[in-house]
Amino acid sequence: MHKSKWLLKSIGLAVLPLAFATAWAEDAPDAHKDVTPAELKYQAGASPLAGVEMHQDVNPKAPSMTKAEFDKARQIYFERCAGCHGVLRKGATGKPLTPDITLGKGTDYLKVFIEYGSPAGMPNWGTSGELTKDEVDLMARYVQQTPPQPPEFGMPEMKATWKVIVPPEQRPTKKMNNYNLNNIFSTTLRDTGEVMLIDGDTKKVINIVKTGYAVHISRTSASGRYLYVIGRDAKINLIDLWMPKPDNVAEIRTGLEARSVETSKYKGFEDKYAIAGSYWPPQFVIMKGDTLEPLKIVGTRGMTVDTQEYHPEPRVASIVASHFKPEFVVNVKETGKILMVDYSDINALKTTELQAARFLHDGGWDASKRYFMVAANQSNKVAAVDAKDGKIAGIIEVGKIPHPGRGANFIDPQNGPVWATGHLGDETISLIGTDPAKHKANAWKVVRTLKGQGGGSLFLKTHPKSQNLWVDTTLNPDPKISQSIAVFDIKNLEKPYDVLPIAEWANLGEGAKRVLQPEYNEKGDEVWFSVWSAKNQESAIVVVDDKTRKLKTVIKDPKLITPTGKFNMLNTQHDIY
Ligand code: DHE
Repeated sequence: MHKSKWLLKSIGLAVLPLAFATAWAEDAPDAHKDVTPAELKYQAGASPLAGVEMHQDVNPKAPSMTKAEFDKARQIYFERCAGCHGVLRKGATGKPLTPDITLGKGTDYLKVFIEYGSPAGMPNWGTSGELTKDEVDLMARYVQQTPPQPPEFGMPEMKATWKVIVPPEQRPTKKMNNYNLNNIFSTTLRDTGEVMLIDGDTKKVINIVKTGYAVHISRTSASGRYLYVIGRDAKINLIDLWMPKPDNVAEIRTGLEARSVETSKYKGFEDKYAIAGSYWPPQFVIMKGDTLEPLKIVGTRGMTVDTQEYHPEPRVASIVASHFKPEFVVNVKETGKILMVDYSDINALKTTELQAARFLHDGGWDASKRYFMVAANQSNKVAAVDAKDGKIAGIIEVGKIPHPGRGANFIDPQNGPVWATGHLGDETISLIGTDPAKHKANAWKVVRTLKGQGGGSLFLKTHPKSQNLWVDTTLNPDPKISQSIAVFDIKNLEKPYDVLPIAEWANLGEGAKRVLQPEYNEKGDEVWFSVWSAKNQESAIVVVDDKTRKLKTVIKDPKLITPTGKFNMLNTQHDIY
């Protein structure tokens, strides 16, 4: 008899609920991989796929479900579970939940697991009150059904959503406003699906532009004229910064769920192409840079780097444009492959496939912009890609769940040029040597480990003109830590860090007031921090003087709702961080 069924019979359901959860956690292939509360908070966002109609496949072995029950459970799954367990329930941060596993467990066992959670990180959806008893029962039956597959999204679907609002020939031929474009900050208003364009010189709002759902990142074109914004629903907005009031000139949806957008930066190809990667379907698309006309779609389904098994949904994570060649560096999360996509001839696309490590996520260039440093987060590794020679320069073991954003480049007084990442899973900051020419012995090694305030770090930042390294701890469970920032002195890394009470400086009322994503202004003498509260609470942006580390100003506005990422046009255009 299966271990779990035996347990159920012998001790009875209500006696030791945690024992069942633990039993399953131990049965699972990667049983000892604990998920931190910070990571759970990070992954558990709602997926736009919750609203997408999907086919219900009837498996006679699974408990029966009406169409209405199935649809309700599917919606709950995509709102709460898919971030960790994957669209097709193949598992990622969470365990796989495919019928070959779940049918063997049975409804009663699964109900306990969902009700009480597990020590390995599964939340206690029932006892926390997030799901009712009926919903727990519904979900226990749902995860035994054949996972429904969301629809594909190819050229006809993309073309149907593509709109050129102002055609290129009707756009300005020169800049028609007096804004200092280099110092505009495109600020994500996460929960309103908008970006707020803030004038970094005057701190005044230029425009609020409607974008996709739970908008994620903004990227500047090579010339600095265009801004590309992508929402979690894979909607891309193209904003022309030359207009009297910068606004949308084109939009498209490139899939059903996405996170990354980038634009061609190599000499001769400036502003020519845009590229977006999607989570669903697993693919990327190359578009015309000034209209977003979709030109070429490439699927990313395939084999994983290590065990070389087929993965049906390898999501596209970060994408960057090479400065050395007409290439995009496309990071495929679940397969762990880095695709160097040569866009010099779209009709004869050449791709070099590099083997990195699974769960590629975010990253940035080193100071020379030759090496792209990308976190393979669940693998606790950073891969260094040599964009000049088209190969992996090194794969470096770092702390637990690296999360650099774009990372931070500076000179370590003892070890030479380094690129740094913080971690979601521990308090360390890993400094990796990035100069194989002059500091060969240090290259692609962790040359120093700093200790920060705690785990739950998402972003860290410095600037070539600064001596400060700013490290956030946004998802740390202790509000004192999540609401403040640590700042290290780059010239003296042994010196203890200072803690600045950023949220306190914002002087807001009730709210989570999580502090995140340091971002420099054009001159590199101010650092901006988001103070992120819920949609119905006040948030703010706090601007700190980089030299004195003192509060400079607080930006507040009733429309500044859930600010998260902020992207300075110049620094994003030239990859300065
Ligand atoms: Fe992000 C970058 C994916 C949750 C704020 N985020 C990225 C990138 C990826 C990604 C792949 C790199 C894009 C690139 O460079 O091309 N993020 C994901 C997720 O899958 C995840 C874990 C869960 C989800 O449901 O989306 C997730 N991200 C978050 C948040 O909860 C954050 C903190 C708040 C928010 O706005 O939703 C968040 N992610 C950001 C920001 C960046 C980012 C601000 C860009 C940082 C930069 O400086 O470039």
